[in-house]
Amino acid sequence: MTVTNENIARIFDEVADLLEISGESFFRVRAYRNAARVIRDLATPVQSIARDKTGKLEDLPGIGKDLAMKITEIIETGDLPLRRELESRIPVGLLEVMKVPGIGPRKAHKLYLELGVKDIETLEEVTSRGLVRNLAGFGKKTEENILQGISTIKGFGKRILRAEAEPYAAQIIEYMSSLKGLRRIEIAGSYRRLKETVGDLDILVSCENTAKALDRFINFHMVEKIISQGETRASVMLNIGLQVDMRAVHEESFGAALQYFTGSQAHSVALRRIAMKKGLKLNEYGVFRANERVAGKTEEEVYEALGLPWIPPELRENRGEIASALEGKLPVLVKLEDIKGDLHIHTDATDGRDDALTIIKAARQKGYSYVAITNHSKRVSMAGGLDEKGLLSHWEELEKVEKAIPHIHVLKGVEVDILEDGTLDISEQVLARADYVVAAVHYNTNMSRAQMTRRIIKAISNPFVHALAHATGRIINKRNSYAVDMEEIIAAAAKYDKLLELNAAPDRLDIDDVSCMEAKKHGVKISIATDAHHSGGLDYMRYGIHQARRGWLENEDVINTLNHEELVKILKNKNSRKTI
Ligand code: DGT
Ligand code: CA
Ligand code: CA
Repeated sequence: MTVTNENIARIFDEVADLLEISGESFFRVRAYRNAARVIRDLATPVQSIARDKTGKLEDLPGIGKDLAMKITEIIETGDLPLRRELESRIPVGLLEVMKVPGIGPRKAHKLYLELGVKDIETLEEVTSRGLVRNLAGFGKKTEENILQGISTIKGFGKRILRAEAEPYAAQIIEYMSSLKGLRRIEIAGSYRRLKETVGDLDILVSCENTAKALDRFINFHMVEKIISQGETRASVMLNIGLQVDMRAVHEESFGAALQYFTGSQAHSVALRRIAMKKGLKLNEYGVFRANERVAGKTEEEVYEALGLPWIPPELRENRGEIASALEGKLPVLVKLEDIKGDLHIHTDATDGRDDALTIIKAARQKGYSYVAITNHSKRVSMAGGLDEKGLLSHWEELEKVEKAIPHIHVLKGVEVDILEDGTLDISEQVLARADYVVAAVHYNTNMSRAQMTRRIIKAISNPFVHALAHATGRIINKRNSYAVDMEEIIAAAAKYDKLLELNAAPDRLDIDDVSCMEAKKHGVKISIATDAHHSGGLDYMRYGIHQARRGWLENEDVINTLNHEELVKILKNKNSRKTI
């Protein structure tokens, strides 16, 4: 287990906060705060001091016998019993309350004792009811500040979909690009790693005149508030509640800074360890041997100096990418251009907005050579799901449409509903006549984990099913996953030779990156599909590709990179166990 100095410092800071809220002596609180600061500023990892006995923890300034023991405890267990004990006595929500400007531990303590404030929600409630202004030491001005602070924190706290941030990111880049003397500009952070959600945007610039670049940035028309502004960086809040950080760096450090601020932190920590082993130092300014910069201008040369090929940002999560890079075995990730068709599409035969002709033409426009039309089945009545008879005549209709559009194959499909007991809501006689059956749970999702897992596995084992969609049922920022054991689902998909769908809609991306990796390990193939309900929905494919790349998927892992002939052969094989 790696325990960083920052990890230890944060625990000590939290302990200090909690002690202070609980009214502990000033000296005890200060001891923890000092220790946090000392450890945070230390160049060597405390963990190596403890492990290699290269020095004694107690020799560090401000660290006595008691704190040294606590540090050892954190290094060994990752946590501190004292912190857990404090957390059980004091509402942790008060730590959040202390993020409101002007509320320190003492005020938090008072709000807790006198008004029962235990988190942001209760703080907002008592403040809006006008109770805070009457507390000694608070007043009307504080009340206003608190309300303002709360609304900012709420904006800060939320992660937004990467897809939602995309147009604003593009606007800022375009806006900055017209600046004279601008040499380079790049978005780093989780955005560059193609994460499904971003906490904020991190932008790097290199410009002849740094002050001018930052000045232009803070004047972007969507800036609602300047959070901080310095000589080389600025942070702003956009009026859509998205924070954007800009850092200006020298050209000779741009690659190193891009690497550092792309992260992930875990990836960068692992890189630094490699650098150290080589007698090098890696930081946001470059790779250094003694005091000489040996790399830094480009990311490629930074990785090269460490003996590594350049690693795609979407793999930089410390999930084995560095080992693979060292062995020269980085995956050749799937690309949007490799996709030959979309295997989950709805039309106005159920809850889609476009008719089959329109959306299939749109798919053809994208250059696809096949689509599967997968409308809902009868149980999903709110979407106008089709019964057996309805499906058969719908498929007849699709055959006509297929003939009307050249150069595209139309698979007659269905998104069949998985009933509570794991059986399907369409008879096997009819399913047997489909080209493509994707099964999904829609109702009664409030089951135990074991029940839901059994339900889904039963459906996966059905010989008429090709693929499982909505494996977890999540909608990002709106609806949690069902309680379901993904490991077992993936193992079952491997056992029964079924596909798992990666839903490309940016608020679903279900299955996620980690499950994609897991599926790949088990040899389970993935269908990246948009679940489009109108022609525009076909454009979601690229978000599915993002997630697939984060999940290490290569062409051979993705079923819809196959051409039509190969695909149909595999789908038929999958149904070879059928008896009808
Ligand atoms: P986000 O914004 O929550 O979606 O995630 P990130 O990864 O964009 O994180 P953010 O914005 O806090 O920081 C951007 C990058 O800067 C992060 O991926 C790695 C780097 N970074 C930030 N803080 C630290 C740190 O304390 N140590 C190291 N090694 N890197 C850091
Ligand atoms: Ca970020
Ligand atoms: Ca940031």
